[in-house]
Amino acid sequence: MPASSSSNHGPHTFSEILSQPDIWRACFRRLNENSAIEEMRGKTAARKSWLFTGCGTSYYLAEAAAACWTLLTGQKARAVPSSEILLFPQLEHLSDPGLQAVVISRSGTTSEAIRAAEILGKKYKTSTLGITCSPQSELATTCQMTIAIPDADEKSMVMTRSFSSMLLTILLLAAETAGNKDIPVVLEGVAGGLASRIGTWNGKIEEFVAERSFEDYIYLAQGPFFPIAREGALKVTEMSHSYAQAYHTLEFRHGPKSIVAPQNCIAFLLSESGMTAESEVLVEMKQLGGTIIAICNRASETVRKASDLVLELESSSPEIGLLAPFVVPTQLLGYHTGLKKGFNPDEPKNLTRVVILD
Ligand code: F1P
Repeated sequence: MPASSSSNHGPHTFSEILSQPDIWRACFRRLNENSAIEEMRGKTAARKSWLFTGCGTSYYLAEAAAACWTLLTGQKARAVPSSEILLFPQLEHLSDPGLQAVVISRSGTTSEAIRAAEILGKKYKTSTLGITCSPQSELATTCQMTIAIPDADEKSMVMTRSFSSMLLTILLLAAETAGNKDIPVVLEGVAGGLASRIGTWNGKIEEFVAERSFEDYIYLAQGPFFPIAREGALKVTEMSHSYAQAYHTLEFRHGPKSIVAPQNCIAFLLSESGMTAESEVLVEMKQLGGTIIAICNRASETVRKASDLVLELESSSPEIGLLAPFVVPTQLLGYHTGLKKGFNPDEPKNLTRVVILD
């Protein structure tokens, strides 16, 4: 991997983004060696509906996990920010029999996540599963069960490989629950596909950022890709102190498109299921004068002509395997934008690695 000219700033964040294919493989190996997925499948086999929760990046991870869970298992699954379990538990049907709660936290110490796990387990007698990069954390001692993937932890404040690796871990558990034996092989292939493209993607994004300056960043996606769009918006905000927002792609027509202009970057995370409808929005926004990034598996000629930057994975994976690699370009966009604006992505402005409440 050629060291980018930017790798001497924010070194942790940059290397952690680029390490994702290898870290995914390391996590797969460790989970396979300790049979963590098979064991967890056995412990949760009786659960009939799933509630995923976390904060910040881990909340968007929870949203993506809930979508993947339903797609793979057919079971009901939903995601809420941990704060909602603290403040509005009556909205979340926490007494549902057969409910399995999954509390996601890289650090395992975020106060809202810990308190949510305590409320779920003690007050609502719900089964709690912790997903974390910190095996010795308070989350691990608070939840009844835990899957830890320490290989994916970061030195950087910003969550990048921890997000994608914990998502892939939950995908493996969903596949095991569904009796789907193909997904583990698919995800190994996705890691290989990303490894062969991540250097090219990094160069294209670095050049794209160097040639332009934006006032606002819009991320558009549908279905299980929408939480990835939300995470992408958070990355560019955290790493470059930029305004950013995410919408469902077709929702963007219903008012928000009024902000389309050359100085606003619009990143489309294109699904395969909704490609035709989503591509029509992309073409319309180009016609309105927007600057367009297309993140997709394979770009049609229409998408290629209407986009200012096209990033293709060209994978044979089913659509659900594309979520984790699709977050990588959004991480690189945030990183290079942060460098260009003079920030250090390893230590974002105003932020701390963990939010601990009194
Ligand atoms: C959750 C989180 C991160 C955010 C920042 C503050 O951390 O909100 O998503 O980027 O680091 O903490 P965690 O509960 O996953 O450790």
